[in-house]
Amino acid sequence: MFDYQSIINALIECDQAKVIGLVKEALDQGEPAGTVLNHGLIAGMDIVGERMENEEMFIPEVLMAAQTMGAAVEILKPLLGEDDSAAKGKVIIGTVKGDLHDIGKNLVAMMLESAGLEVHNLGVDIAPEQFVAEIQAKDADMICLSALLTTTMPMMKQTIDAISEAGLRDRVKIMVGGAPVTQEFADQIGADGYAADAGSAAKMVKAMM
Ligand code: B1M
Repeated sequence: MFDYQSIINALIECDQAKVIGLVKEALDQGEPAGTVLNHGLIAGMDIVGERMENEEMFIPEVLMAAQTMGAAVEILKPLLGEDDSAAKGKVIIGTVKGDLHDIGKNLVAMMLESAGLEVHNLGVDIAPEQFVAEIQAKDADMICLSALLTTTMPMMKQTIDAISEAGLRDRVKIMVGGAPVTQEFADQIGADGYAADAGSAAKMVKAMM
């Protein structure tokens, strides 16, 4: 069993070269990419989050940790979500207005691409009207909304409402996700689906298509 604590420690120290070296070492030892992601990188970011909450780490350090994680995910990318049952369909994904978190959303986008879907990743801080315009422009089958802040969760409802007001609700399926989001919340705001992580998001989108 690989010592995942070493990746966690290096991520907290924002030591990119070390994290990348350790991720490669874990893969060389035969560890699955998904395990390296979950037990190393995501576990490390959870501790970064706790330290941020306790004011032991501050925004610039958290950003450096996020960049370090992004660089390490690039190595795992080709190995994650290898899937032979390609799905078809157009998906638009973005982080809702007011929210700048994108690591988890990008992981979801990556898994959807690996599942064979045409993915349009709009980025972060996406206003409801932008989602509406993109559904029309891309003739999308599905919208994926990500939020990491409790304060931006209501923006998911506002986005769904804007889609309904534009007369597009019957044309697209809507999936929501992100750390504070729950199935209960998804039901309350009238989303069609919720997924807790990138792996289950890809499975759910394929099932809904
Ligand atoms: Co932010 N931040 N942050 N932050 N940040 C959290 C979310 C927080 C929990 C930290 C904490 O206090 N413990 C807290 C939110 C508290 C709350 O709302 N209850 C918080 C806060 C408060 C803030 C600021 C307000 C801080 C401030 O300025 N005072 C500020 C807000 C800025 C804004 O958005 N307007 C802020 C800023 C930032 C940074 C910019 C510094 C940076 C983001 C960099 C970036 O994303 N490029 C950052 C980071 C890195 C975090 C933590 C530490 C890590 C987030 C992350 O990337 N996790 C985070 C604490 C934490 O989550 N442990 C925190 C790893 C990622 C793989 O997981 O994103 O959960 P996650 O994605 C998962 C699932 O959620 C799911 O799949 C992913 C992979 O399996 N998923 C979906 C995500 N989207 C999905 C969509 C789906 C389905 C599944 O379907 C559509």
